[in-house]
Amino acid sequence: MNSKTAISLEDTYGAHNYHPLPVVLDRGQGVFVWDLEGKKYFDFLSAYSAVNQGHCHPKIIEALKSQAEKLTLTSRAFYNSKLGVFEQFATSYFGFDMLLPMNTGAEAVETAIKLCRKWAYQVKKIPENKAVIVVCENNFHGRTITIVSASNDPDARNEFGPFTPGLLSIPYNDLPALEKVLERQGEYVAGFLVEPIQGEAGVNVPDHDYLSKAKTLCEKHNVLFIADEVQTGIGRTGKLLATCGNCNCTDFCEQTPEVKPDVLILGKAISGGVFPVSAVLASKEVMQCIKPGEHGSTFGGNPLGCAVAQAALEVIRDEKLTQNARELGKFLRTELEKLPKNIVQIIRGKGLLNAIVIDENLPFSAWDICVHLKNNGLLAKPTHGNIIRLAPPLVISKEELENRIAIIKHTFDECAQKI
Ligand code: IF1
Repeated sequence: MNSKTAISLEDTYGAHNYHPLPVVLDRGQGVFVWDLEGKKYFDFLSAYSAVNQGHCHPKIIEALKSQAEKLTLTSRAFYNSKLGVFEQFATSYFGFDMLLPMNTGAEAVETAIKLCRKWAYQVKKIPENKAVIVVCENNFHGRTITIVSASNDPDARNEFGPFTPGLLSIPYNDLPALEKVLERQGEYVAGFLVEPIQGEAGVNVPDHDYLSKAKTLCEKHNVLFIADEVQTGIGRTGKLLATCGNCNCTDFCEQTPEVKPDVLILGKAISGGVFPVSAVLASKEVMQCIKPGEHGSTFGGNPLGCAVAQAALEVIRDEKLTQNARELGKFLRTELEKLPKNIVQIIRGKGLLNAIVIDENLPFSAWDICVHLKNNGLLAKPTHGNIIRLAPPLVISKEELENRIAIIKHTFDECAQKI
């Protein structure tokens, strides 16, 4: 099998719902991946922040193997010996009372929306079917019908209607907009669903006090603050959680005031990209609004996923990956600032979730630069035409990062010569 054959098989037999970079990955270890021809690349996407612990981390793979040989799936019709242990571990790790396990990020977002609506009717006493959930423009929360109902991205939404009602969109990083909607119709608002940093929107970092002030507004109007940390969570932004409030994270949380969400949504790196695991965490008061039979999933809470996720979270803690992301993130941004100014408009990000915004009026696109980077042995993916996201696995060392920065600089210099 060679790359050409693999690509043509996907082209012929697979739905065309993606436009991948033309590289076929066959193997991965830590920060590296190899294509079918044996060429080695440095992964600067980390499966959209799912492999924060690096590819095929030995401790996570060991947990996967040993649990796979013992018990994989029971359904929730029965108890299993791993779920409770994992729930106790993860609630203490993140500082919440209770956890609801699911599989994908989108499922966890759906779960949070359902939980929030239940809470709205049972606790806040919003009249039946009147609950509103406030979301932010340019959000990305997943691909289900309800979630795309909350999106304003034409590609995500068009021709997928009719949409789910009860979602109201306001501009991101706009406290007056949030205040206005809460003042006007706060009695009907059940929750405010927000990404601490908007990933898909191009690593859009809000003002340093946006989240804490939004939380205060939510408290004033008895509205649940729901943080979608599917992408920003688990060390990625240099904190265990980008909202990092009372999360038992021993790291010093600089600048940004701590915010403790009422509902926390996690996915991706909670399992180190080894197995689909996602989770919703909340207080007892909120979580107990859902009762037996009202929500669930065949695979959610399976012992294999629980064993993998527990190992993945232990790796983050034991290898101090949060701290590494914070320190190397600062270094990376300082170095990226030195890229040619006639190509790069803005560098932004936090920890190891970063983006380079490319001038849109160049003879080449962010896609072309990414193909060039790929040829030079570094994998990154463009978003929104002119943004390149840079998010290496958090296990990256300073030396490896320095080497990769050299590749990035070299590639950009080559591109600059074409202008
Ligand atoms: C794809 C983006 C990243 C997410 C947040 C929920 C989900 C995601 C904040 C849903 C998923 C993905 C999915 C992936 C591309 C990727 C992405 F570009 F679309 F925005 F990471 F930046 N909340 N993000 O970012 O999680 O159901 O996929 O497990 O191919 O669609 P999921």
